[in-house]
Amino acid sequence: MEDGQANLGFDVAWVGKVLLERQAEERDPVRCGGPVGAVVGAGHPFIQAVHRVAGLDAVLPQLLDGRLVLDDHGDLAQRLPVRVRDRPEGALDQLLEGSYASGGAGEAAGRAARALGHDGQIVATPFQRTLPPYDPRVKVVHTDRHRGHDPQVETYLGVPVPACEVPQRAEIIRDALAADGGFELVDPTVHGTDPILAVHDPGLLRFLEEAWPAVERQRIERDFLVADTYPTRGMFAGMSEAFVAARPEPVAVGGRTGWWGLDSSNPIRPGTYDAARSAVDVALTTTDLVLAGETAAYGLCRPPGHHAAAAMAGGYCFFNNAAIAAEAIVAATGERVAILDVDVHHGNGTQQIFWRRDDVLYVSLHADPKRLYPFFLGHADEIGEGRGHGANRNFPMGLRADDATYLATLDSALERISDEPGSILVVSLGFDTFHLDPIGDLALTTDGYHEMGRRVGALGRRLVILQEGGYHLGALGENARAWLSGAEGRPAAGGSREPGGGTIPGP
Ligand code: SP5
Ligand code: ZN
Repeated sequence: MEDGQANLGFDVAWVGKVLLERQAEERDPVRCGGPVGAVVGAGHPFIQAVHRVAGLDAVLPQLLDGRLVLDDHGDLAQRLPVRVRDRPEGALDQLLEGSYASGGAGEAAGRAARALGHDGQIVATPFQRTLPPYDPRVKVVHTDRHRGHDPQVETYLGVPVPACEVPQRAEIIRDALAADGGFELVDPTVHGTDPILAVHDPGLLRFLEEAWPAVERQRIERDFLVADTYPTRGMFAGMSEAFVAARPEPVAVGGRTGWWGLDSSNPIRPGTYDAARSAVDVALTTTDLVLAGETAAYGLCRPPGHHAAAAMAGGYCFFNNAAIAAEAIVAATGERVAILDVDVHHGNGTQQIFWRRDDVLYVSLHADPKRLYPFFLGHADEIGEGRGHGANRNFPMGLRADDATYLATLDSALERISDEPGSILVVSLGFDTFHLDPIGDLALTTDGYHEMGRRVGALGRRLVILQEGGYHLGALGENARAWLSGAEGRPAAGGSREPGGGTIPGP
């Protein structure tokens, strides 16, 4: 936050930090977004952030009047960037305590304002200094580096078929969001391998880096690399876990591909490693934006990530972008993080990575694995083990589940998430739940995606939204636009918004 944005002497970023600390100490739920908002005035980014949340438009006139009505939405304060600034201790405390005590938030704000030397009249207080223009556009992190992963075909039950997970997917989504006008495309920054190694086995990283050079060295005349032999569990039946763990990685690249892979529908191409690294950079840049105070940001990750486990690629995934992002958020904030996975496939990789951890909650809605990939995990009784017991929730869905059925289940998933402390939600966003998707078997519509986004946004957590699957190219762009505009609280159709053209009056 820039200097001068807190015209009554304190920085709302600090208020946000206090709120988070109080919540961590499990004190009373804090409901004081209102007084803070009124004191800082309508031009403040805090108020503008409030405005962006679904359903709060009605609040604005009352804020402008100096009447305070955000008491029920104190959690919005969590969306503030958490950075420590100058603290006029007494005044802020008065403000916070006052709002607890009286429930009369306006009164509390009045006392706080007077303590700060304001005349006590709670009115919208435009800033004296010039603020940077407020840009309401949600940032979309994107790079062309994904194009290096360019499979033409994949094998399906041993037979070559046209590949599903193709570069066009990301291009279609990028073009739709660019055409909308309500999004700002930004490049990822390079993050290196440390955040990858925080969740993945170094052997997986090494294999993916070495795989294509090994194909060339071993003169395997193929357009893509795919395994035919896997270390499946029956092979090791009766042997101790320690003994199995001590089996050495093969040397031949075909053997290594099976060793580090789940399935034979996951072709590796010459540019796959660099593309997978770029998807991680996209996820981490999206995370950085939200940690720096964005209410929500969207990472157009490609290839996707949620099938990749600590020591395994598979299901069009190589590194687990969402797990890497969640781990980075835990490291940066010390908060708990929830992951909501709405891809049609169960995110077995994300589940595996956090299986024994209670600091990352994994909640997934997906087609029942009895019918659909990844087949062997994703059942409702998988709830985590050890410390992670209860921090994993699966909601397998019936065949051809429609918008209404899906959204009802989503509400249960969101309820579980809101029971968990934490201010940031990672969304593994797939559009292969679409009724026309070539490999999914649920039946969602574009309107359903708008409503899904709206409900997820209405949780009031900051959102790190990362792209996973979705293979119906004709609707991919519209579906992404619908979901993201729903999450922003924008109307379903034709809700294009010019930069700076929001209904919030400027400072
Ligand atoms: C991220 C994600 O959505 N991964 C899905 C992986 C699904 N793998 C199994 C695909 C089998 C379907 N094969 C038919 C392909 C025709 N293009
Ligand atoms: Zn999927």
